[in-house]
Amino acid sequence: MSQAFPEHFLWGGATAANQCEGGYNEDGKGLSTADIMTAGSHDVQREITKEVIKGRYYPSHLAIDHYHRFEEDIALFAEMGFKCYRMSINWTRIFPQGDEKEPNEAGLRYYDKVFEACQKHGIEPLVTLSHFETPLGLLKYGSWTDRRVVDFYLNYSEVMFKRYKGKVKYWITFNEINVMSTKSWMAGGIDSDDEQVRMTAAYHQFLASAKAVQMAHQIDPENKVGMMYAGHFSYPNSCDPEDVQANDDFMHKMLFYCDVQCRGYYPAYKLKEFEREGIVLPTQDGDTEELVRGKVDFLSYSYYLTHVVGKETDLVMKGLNGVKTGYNNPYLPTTEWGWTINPMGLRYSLNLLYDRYQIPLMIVENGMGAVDRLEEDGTVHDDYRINYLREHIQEMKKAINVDGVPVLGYTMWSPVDIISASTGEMKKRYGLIYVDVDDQGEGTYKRVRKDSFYWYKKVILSNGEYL
Ligand code: BGP
Repeated sequence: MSQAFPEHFLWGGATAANQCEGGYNEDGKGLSTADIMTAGSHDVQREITKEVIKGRYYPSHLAIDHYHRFEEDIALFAEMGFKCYRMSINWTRIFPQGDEKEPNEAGLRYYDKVFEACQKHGIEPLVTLSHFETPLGLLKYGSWTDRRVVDFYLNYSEVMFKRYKGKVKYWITFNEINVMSTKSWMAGGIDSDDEQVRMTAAYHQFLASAKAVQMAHQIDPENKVGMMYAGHFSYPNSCDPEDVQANDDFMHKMLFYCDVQCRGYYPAYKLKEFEREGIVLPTQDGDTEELVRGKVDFLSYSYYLTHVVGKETDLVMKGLNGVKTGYNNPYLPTTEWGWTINPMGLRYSLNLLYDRYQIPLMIVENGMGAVDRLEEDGTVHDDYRINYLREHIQEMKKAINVDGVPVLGYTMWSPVDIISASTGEMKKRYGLIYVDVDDQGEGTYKRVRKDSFYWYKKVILSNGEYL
């Protein structure tokens, strides 16, 4: 039995516009939900500000200046042998307020150049249409609580599918769509814990995704469109049936987002919950058929950690950066931010999702945030990151070769040091490439290849034989 990865396995890495580009207001770009959050810190969640905080460093102002350095960065990705580069188009570069009829040509031209750079290096772009970058201008409608935002999103999607036809054929509609249930501001500019509000917003995102899938197929039959799930997988705190039920309830709170987009309808357990809670979905004629017709072509997800959930754990996902969620897992080490390191959980998650949906899967985020050290001689010895990635790739290999799970590719998080979404730090470094910039945006912005850069290059070159 071959122990290799499939021949055209999409090895690569992932970024998000708001966490790497900077240029938060350049060339006509409007403000997005990611642009008005506070900087956060090691154990302080980024929060929502009601205005842009001038002069105070926070991610979207500076990030790592990918907006001006994307050619250098993509050339470095190519040096590692990338087959695929997952990135997001910042909606507010294309439609600054979100509701314009005509797109911002300067924003289109920027991404023209990004995809030209990818094409030059033979790298397949995988494009997330909305990665926590909802235009602030849509807040006047109530953001995703208002059905008109579905049409604004579809107008944006149509421009993207047509402009980049032939350059991009792998798309993701929303990043971590289930984050609507944990951090609704990031997921869609919803500043409310009210479940009716959140489920209304989620409904409109499901509808928008389903319509975008169909539109993408009509514009280019080559297009493959996926959903993206924040991989919240958890184990029961004990074999006590109450702990097992509590864990099952948590998993269903998250997996229902995949149920709707992979099966094309709301699961019975969710509709029963809505009945009990008095939640009413804003359904209109034809929506049910749209959800069925707009099922996704693949399920992509992020995998970083696993949780433990039990009857006493009110796992409300207060935030993952160092804030413990649920019980500790005494069998697992953690990162400096308290995230469990559980490679075997990756194999478990691949099997769980494939068993449930029977469609191709893709890991589009997997990585380890750590405080890296730039040595005097310009090297960065991140063997902890190599070990983390190696062990996760080994488990992915088992899922493919032992369990028969079809995995399209693996875009690790992140090829280059990038702003942390939850804490806004640069200190929480994920990259295979070090960027000389600190939490205040000070530094030379020089790129430095870490030990993991050279290691991952060998992994890709050997198609996963070398680990
Ligand atoms: C995921 C996001 C990514 C990235 C990642 C790492 O939820 O999709 O954008 O941020 O988390 O988490 P963090 O950046 O908070 O360390």
